[in-house]
Amino acid sequence: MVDLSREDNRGFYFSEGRSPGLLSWLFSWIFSIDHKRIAILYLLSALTFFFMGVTLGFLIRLELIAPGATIMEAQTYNSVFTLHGIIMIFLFIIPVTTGVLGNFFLPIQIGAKDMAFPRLNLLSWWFYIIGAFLVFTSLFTGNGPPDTGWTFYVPYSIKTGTNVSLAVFAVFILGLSSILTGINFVTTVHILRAPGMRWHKLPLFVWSVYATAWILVIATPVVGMTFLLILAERFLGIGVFDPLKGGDPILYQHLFWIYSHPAVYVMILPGMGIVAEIIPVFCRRVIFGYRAIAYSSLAIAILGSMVWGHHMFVSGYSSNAAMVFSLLTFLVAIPSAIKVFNWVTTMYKGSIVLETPFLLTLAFIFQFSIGGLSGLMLGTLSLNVHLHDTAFVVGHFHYIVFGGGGFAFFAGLHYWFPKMFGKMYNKKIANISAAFLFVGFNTLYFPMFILGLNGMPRRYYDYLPEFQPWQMVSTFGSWILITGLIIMFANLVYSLKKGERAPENPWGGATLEWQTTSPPPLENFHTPPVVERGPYDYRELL
Ligand code: HEM
Ligand SMILES: [Cu+2]
Repeated sequence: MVDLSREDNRGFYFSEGRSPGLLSWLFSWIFSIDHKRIAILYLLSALTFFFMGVTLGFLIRLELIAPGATIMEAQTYNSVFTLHGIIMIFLFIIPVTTGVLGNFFLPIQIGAKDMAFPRLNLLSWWFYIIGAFLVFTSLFTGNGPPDTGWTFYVPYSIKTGTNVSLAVFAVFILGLSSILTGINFVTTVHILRAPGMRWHKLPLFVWSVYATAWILVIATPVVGMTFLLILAERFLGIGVFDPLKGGDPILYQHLFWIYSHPAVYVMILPGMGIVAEIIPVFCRRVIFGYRAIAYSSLAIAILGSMVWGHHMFVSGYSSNAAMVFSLLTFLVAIPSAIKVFNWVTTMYKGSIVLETPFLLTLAFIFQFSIGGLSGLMLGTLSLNVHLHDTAFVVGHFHYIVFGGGGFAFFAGLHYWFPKMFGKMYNKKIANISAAFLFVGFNTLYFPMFILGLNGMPRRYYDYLPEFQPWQMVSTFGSWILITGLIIMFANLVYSLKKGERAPENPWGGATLEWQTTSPPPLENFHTPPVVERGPYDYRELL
């Protein structure tokens, strides 16, 4: 049973006193419709997949340490980077932030007892797990793991004998999970806000998850249909994409990127919301430009859905179309820059407290800015012809999705960890791990910009000797980064058991989650909150 006493709610994780038996304890988790428990399920599963993906990334980097074959054959390499991409994109970065931090904190931040559709929420997690299970099944069945890259480009994906059908079906199921999650978040924000929680009092994390949820609802069905068409093509031989049958491979690219570019914002927008929570708290200042940040999330979601064509500049469509897509791509930089400027302005003259969440936020801003600026380079038509499908692109998207989305998630995890688990981690070790992550990340990925500018193609197993120095630096960086990851998660796991008891409001935050126990009780609040202050109004707290 959940302990509702004000002081302590550790019974949220392990029922104390009685021992209900392992099986019923397990069932009380995997069939729970409490949004906080579902968030913890997402956390466990997404981190498991993340570490699998990291292992594959480590292997790719090891292979690329020197030209020629080093640790695997070319065909294995193709499957390894395909799987790395599928896992990192569909099983980790897309679901992780909304699934874990969105699920846990969005209802609490708006003063709700749960999500609008708690059972649908559980179903989303189950679809996610079934999809993941099918991804892994595709490795060991059929003619071996898919080797198409995570984009499943035709015509290769309809011709290759590897197990593409199952993998594509798996991602289809993962898409269902995304759609249900999106519907749930949108509805929750609309109908479950506490009395007094007007739209302009919503914490910025809620705004960003709200914008993300719309993308999930609107864009995911497109990729779902596209993957069904691939299956139809593979099993029934109809000619939607196959040029031999009158189909059009370029059509596939349009359909794929109409989803997958907006999906990039699913990976980064919630992260932007997290840092907008962290910065005011650790600078002790009201966030600068609240409305500009809130509306820029919506602007990014809308504009970001219109730029898919920048993945196809060299596919041979008309140069007028290319110019429009290039222009729109530049326009996305405006709301993104609005956010960055407002974050930095909030820091200006703030009384900055250098805790781990804030350090990771600084790393986020630095890396996201490099990712964004390199994105503008890629959006420039003339440069794109040179940089397309080179290591530069790999550098760019890792800076955005990992250096941005991933680091923001780590920042959010450290920010909200005391609230989620009622435990404090060792701050010193957490800072050390943040330093390793920052140095490792930049050593790993910055060389990819240089390699790409010099002509190193992406997804290649072998390369000319002239590329080796930077490839070695990059591989060395991956070791530093992975060391940082191990230290970071070891610290968090250790503190689950041995950490000090966390206070209700360790950082002095003003949003609603800091006004309840750590971890919060069933239905989140002992007395239903009525909102009178803004989310960054510290007047009474300081
Ligand atoms: C320790 C962490 C990581 C390492 C060492 C790593 C390394 C690599 C390398 C070397 C490549 C292949 C580049 C190429 O030849 O084209 C790659 C591809 C890729 N990575 Fe990572 N990566 C890591 C983390 C991540 C994360 C966190 C994400 C997403 C959130 C991600 C997403 C991708 C994607 C989508 C691809 C493209 C795969 C493809 O071309 O099909 N990676 N990564
Ligand atoms: Cu894009």
